[in-house]
Amino acid sequence: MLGDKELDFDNYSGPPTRSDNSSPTWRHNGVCSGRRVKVAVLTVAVLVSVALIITVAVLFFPRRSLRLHCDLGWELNGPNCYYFSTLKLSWSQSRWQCQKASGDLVKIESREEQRFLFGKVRHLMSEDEEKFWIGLTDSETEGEWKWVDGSALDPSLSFWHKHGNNIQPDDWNYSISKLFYPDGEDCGRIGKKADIEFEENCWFDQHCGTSNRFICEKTASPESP
Ligand SMILES: [Ca+2]
Ligand SMILES: [Ca+2]
Repeated sequence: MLGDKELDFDNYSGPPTRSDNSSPTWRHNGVCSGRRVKVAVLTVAVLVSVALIITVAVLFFPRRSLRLHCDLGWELNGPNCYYFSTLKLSWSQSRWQCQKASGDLVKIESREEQRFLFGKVRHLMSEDEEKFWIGLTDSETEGEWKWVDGSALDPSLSFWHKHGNNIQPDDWNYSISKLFYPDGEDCGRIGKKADIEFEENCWFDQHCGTSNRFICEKTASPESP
């Protein structure tokens, strides 16, 4: 005896089949699963389409290049602007002039930048001593060269002049006019030697108080549309 649920073996026609639509439980689950699959397929299709559109746009549509510009009197190279002074000042005064123009004395960070600057200054110089201050100094600790932003000079990216017995930096404590500078030479400048026209290694240390031309650098501004 199984009470109300007593099995009726005489009328049993076997378990329900997939075609037996009389089973409400099976139909309910089947409809839900089908919808979920459709939603998932649709979502994947939308995502793939969006990814394809973005890929095509990036690959085939020309990107608007960001145009940069420099103030009057400054020259653009890469992302930076450079100013080559005609005025001659001490290293500190030169730096102050650069800072007043929202820049600083130049920091040389690549061989390409060194080539650009050397290419410029060798044409701007009219005499051997008309070199330009750069943003390099060892005034804090002798021999420890630092850029104006406080970073240490990378020896693999230094371009000190080395020719015969003239090996820079030499911290020489006499100037060309035979004046004695007890502190030696603690500021860097760039320029060519008159007799060595194409020497890319063209940095020299010099007494910071002497008057030299200078190179300022600042980040270029995006051109207004
Ligand atoms: Ca020095
Ligand atoms: Ca020197």
